Amino acid sequence: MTSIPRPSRRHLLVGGAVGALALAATAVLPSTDAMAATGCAVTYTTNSWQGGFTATVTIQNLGDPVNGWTLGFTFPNSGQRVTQGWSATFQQSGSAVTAQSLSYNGALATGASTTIGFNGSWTTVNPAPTAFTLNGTTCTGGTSPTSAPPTTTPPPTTPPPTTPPPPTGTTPVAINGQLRVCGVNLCNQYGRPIQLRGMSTHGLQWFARCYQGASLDALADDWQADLLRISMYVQEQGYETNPTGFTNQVNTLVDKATARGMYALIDFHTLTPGDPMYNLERAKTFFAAVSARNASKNNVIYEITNEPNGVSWSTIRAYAEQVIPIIRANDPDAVVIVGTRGWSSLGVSEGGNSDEVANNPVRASNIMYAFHFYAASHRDNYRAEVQRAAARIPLFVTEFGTVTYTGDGAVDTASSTAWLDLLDRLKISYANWTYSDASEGSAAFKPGTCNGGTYAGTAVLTDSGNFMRNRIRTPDNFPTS
Ligand code: IDC
Repeated sequence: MTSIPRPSRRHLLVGGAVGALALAATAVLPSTDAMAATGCAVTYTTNSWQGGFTATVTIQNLGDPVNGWTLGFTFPNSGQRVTQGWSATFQQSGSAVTAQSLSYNGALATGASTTIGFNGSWTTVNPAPTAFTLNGTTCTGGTSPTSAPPTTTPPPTTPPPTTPPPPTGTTPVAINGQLRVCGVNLCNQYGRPIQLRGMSTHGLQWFARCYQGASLDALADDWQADLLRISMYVQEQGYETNPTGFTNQVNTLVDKATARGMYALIDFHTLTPGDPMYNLERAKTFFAAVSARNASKNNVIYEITNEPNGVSWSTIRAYAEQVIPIIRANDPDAVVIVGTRGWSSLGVSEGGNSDEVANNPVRASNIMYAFHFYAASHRDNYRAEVQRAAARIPLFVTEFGTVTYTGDGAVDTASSTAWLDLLDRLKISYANWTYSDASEGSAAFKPGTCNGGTYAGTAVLTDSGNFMRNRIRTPDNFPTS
């Protein structure tokens, strides 16, 4: 799948204009102050690619303070749609769009600004809207002559996004920087869709010895991996037995991935019981801690529940909508991945399909949905569903095996190849289960490897390890402009 990058457009609407806010109809207005002064300036910036775009909209209030606002604009082309917004409630009717403030950003003092955004789609052309209104008044910038000068220095306006400078290093994180979801893709700091390819740890409670320095050097340098998934089981002698110890262990591995220029995917590895709500309080505690600790990093991705099973999508969604705000409060720009029904099969393994997610998406921005497969067990019907879903929702294969769903057995080379070719084509990121020496077919290393010091090269690898190393170490060719 190719995407045609477009130069980003920036439209700054400023000027001088005066408007009037309608006050409550029953109010008896004092004669000296008959009208609230209004005025606003809007910047509308897009990153656009073939068929999709991300818009960043900064609203500055140049009138009297407002408590609650509605931004209005009209798309110039009938093919333009808002698909997913953030920091406001978006509604579209025909080409007319409104964005209503949320509780935390509704109050705007004189001179204050706030930034909202959305992902959109377009068909033929994607011009920026040319006019905006705030609470019904056209935003052409400027302040009303009746408004008193602000008594305090207004907060600085959020600077419009600028194109980041060229990368200063060659690691995946140095090149791609802070990631964000763009339409159905994962985009790098240049706003271009990318695919991350990497490996998952096995359960940290059992295989910590496999994640000392040398093995992670091999992953970064010999395998040329982009991503380390840090799989922290919650049950089975995992997190619940020692929250502080496991939190520290995860943070240490985040640091090791960071030092090697890899992305770190923090996996809250729920499995049995399958209802994520069973671990809701643990999840809140854990994610509050790791998101605070790693907030300033640009390489951390959060996977809030591994494989929900035996539970409805609406329950998973309710769980996500309680955990995501905890992460956002500390680390607002991190990508968050939500597990899906039926062991993260988009519902397929429990007789459903991805419509339940596409029709009832998690109400949060910058999120993706997990899909897992085991190549010897999950074949054409799963691949067809991934292909169908990928056109509508952002997917991340946070775990898959080349073998059966038991984690054991022989590599299914034909099915694994078909899967990875599909993921490459769709630019869907993935992590393979497992970067460990477990005595099972899915492990990359031969048993006993983690007792020694050698991880690079092929002598220590299983069939699965060999297959995965060959797939992962091909050049990434990440776009940088
Ligand atoms: C498996 C491990 C195995 C372990 C078992 C139970 O490979 O050593 O005994 O978990 O903890 C998943 C899960 C993942 C499973 C894996 C293979 O996310 O925890 O690991 N699998 O069964 N989903 C589908 C397969």
